[in-house]
Amino acid sequence: MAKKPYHRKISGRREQLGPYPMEKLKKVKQPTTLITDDIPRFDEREHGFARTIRGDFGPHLAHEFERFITKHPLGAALANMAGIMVPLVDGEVAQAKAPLPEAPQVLSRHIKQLGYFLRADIVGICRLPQYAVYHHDLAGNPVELNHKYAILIVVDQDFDTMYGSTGNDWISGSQSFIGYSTSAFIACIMADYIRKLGYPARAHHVFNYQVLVVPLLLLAGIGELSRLGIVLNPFLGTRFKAAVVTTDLPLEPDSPVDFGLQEFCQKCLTCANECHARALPDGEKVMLNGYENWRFDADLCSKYRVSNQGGSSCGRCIKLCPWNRPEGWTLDLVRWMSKDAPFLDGLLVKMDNVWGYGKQNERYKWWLDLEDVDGSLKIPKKTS
Ligand code: B12
Ligand code: SF4
Ligand code: SF4
Repeated sequence: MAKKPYHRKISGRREQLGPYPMEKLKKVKQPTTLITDDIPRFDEREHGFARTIRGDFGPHLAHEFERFITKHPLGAALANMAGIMVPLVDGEVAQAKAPLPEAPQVLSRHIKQLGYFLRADIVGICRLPQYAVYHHDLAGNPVELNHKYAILIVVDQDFDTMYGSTGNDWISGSQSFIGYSTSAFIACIMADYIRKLGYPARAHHVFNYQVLVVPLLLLAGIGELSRLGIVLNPFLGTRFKAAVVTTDLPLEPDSPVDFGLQEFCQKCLTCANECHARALPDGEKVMLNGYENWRFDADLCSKYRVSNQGGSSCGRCIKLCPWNRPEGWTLDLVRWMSKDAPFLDGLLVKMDNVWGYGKQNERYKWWLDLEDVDGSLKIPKKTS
């Protein structure tokens, strides 16, 4: 059986706040990904989903998008809940400021503990750079957001479920949306609480973003940028979604981390080899838009996820990654080798195939394969 995460200890003196010992990671001044001062702000209407809805990939894919989120009943129910939380992202700020401790590190600790109380898996804090703020939102409104800090709320998509899945079957959309809805719930409560303390705060979650989440995860020390172009955490892999609270509450930011991922991803090509859409690069990092990145093909990924006929979405790259492992000795070994014996990274990837966590384990499959076809639920045809 998969092991559960580290237990939290009940000692006020303990450094570790959440289920994972994030405090033990090596902190660095700059992220392990090169970031210049010259990053243009992005228009939310130009990302892969927005372009699919607009019809840039043709009418068939625009139509497929209409049922993409709701074609499995559990995904639909989870997305419904995220939708209900859209009006809760912002609100009135209390007129008087609460008598708070002055030290930003005390407030940061308090906010993180609040996040863990609300069931976050990891909470991190960074300053909010303007390049991470969209310049227009999906509706075409210009975005102005000058909050000083961003609080990152990370929620696991669940290892056991991933273990029972192929990564692109009928639970895939629900795996995304358990992360989206739960992190949205935590972010909305946290933002409301901060406003009640007398400071502005806004939640950003799946159906209502003003920010790009990936650079914030990187700056807040949640993980390093991976070959996928998204952030990988050494305890969760890339198997998570994150919501954000931006605020002016005076906080102490976290530092970026370094656990050797850049070298590891350079040697490991598992995700690139296993992506059915061939969307992931197998080459070197390049500089683009002012930062270094393995450039993946967002159009191919968007098209595949939206139109996948054998499942409700896709997260196969997350599932197959050697960092998507249960807590225990295999993951300890991945972490140790990446940090202390990087020359063995290639061997580790080969061993990982032998351990077989990347394969589907049917014993862990608990969900029903169902597809909404024209308003009624049917058992979908098996595809390979
Ligand atoms: C639209 C979208 C997609 C679309 C299209 C992406 C695109 N590039 O157009 C598609 C369908 C491809 C997609 C797929 C997935 N996504 Co997505 N996606 C988003 C979303 C909603 C918007 C991102 C965006 O605007 N991209 C458009 C432009 C900016 O893309 P880009 O120039 O290629 O930049 C990308 C990266 O380079 C990086 N980035 C952007 N600016 C900067 C600046 C710096 C300095 C750095 C270092 C990085 C960085 O972020 C961008 C991510 O798309 C974000 C949520 C959010 N608001 O950030 C989630 C998000 C990025 N997705 C996420 C995830 C997990 C996935 C999937 C794994 C799906 C799944 N099953 O969970 C796959 C992974 C595919 C992959 N290799 O990235 C997570 C990533 C969390 C993490 N671990 O870092 C996010 C943050 C959602 C969330 N709230 O947690 N996604
Ligand atoms: S989500 Fe699926 S299609 Fe997109 S990059 Fe990952 S494996 Fe490829
Ligand atoms: S599968 Fe390998 S290359 Fe891809 S993100 Fe994971 S460690 Fe990096």
